[in-house]
Amino acid sequence: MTMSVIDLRSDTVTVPTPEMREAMANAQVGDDVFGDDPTINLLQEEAAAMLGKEAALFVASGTMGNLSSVLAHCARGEEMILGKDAHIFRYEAGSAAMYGGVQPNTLPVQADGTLDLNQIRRAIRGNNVHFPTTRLICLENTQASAFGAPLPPDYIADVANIARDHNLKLHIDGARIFNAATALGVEASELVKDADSVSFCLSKGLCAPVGSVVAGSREFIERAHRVRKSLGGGMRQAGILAAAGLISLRKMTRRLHEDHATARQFAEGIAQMPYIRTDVSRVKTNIVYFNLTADAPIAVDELSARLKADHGILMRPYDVSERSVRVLTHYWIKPEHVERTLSAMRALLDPVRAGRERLSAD
Ligand code: TLP
Repeated sequence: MTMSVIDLRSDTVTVPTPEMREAMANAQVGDDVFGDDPTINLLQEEAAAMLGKEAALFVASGTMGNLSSVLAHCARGEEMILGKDAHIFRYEAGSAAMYGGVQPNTLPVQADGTLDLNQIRRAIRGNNVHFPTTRLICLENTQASAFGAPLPPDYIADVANIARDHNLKLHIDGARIFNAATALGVEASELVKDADSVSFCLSKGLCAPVGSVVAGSREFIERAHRVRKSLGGGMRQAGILAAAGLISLRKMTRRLHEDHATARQFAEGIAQMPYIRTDVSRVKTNIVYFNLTADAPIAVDELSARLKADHGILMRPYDVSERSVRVLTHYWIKPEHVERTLSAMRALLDPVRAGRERLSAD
């Protein structure tokens, strides 16, 4: 990414760093379907160790990681309990239903990103011939729809206890699990120790061009591996990708506090502007949502179109509500990019103050 464009649409837009490109060019590779790619094997070992799991599997995307996990846990006609705003439910093309015949049973996601424990208990089906069999609970950490809220270890332990009591499995869509760990000041392994499986993304804030990792017990990973193959996810010399992923794991997981600081900087800046509604206190990781008030001089679509056309700033109107915009910070967004974004927004929403500031700068 050349930073003449300030791309705040997602942390998925991160391009690999020069160090990653060099590692990719020099990667040792082999046929991973034969288990022969040393770089993939190393990535899987390091990822499993970081997450405190027995084994891990490199997959093409977060969606494939979640789908492989759900299909490894559930049989056709079985049910998974998950948030109504969970990525698995909203944004994965109905894949669990499409490929696994798995029925979602959705619960509201609370402002702090959690599902209510009593609602989870009530959603678990009893033993009755009319009912589907509940098999799985899925959590999302961070919960993207709730300002990227990090779910703390105590809460995860509570959900895991419910799962254990009812003989259910627990999967964590940890696309941004290292953001959660950073925000909470704990190791990622602490956040997944009670889960049967976890999927996390290398290609979001961790900057790798492609790939996610699923981790769990050796036995679970063997099943997920077979599912991955059935989905066409057996990739051959993909060590070229895993080479970037190793840098993600070793280095990029350690700098995410910087992205959380730029997200907060952005939220604090827009909170001062007229016509904007946001909640700075909810910004704990790298995701910010804001709304424009009904009397704003400009609509959300127009705001994002003007920012793009006049300033090369990209952000995404979001489907949570009509007047809502989602902004994510990441490796390529530095404090000065946030400053530029704030002054561009001020010029559109608060031209009088923006003019005053320009004059005093001259
Ligand atoms: N999220 C993308 C979009 O699909 C919305 C984004 O820009 O945030 N779990 C979570 C919590 C995610 O946010 C995403 C991607 C995924 C899974 C899926 O990852 P990919 O895109 O690699 O399939």
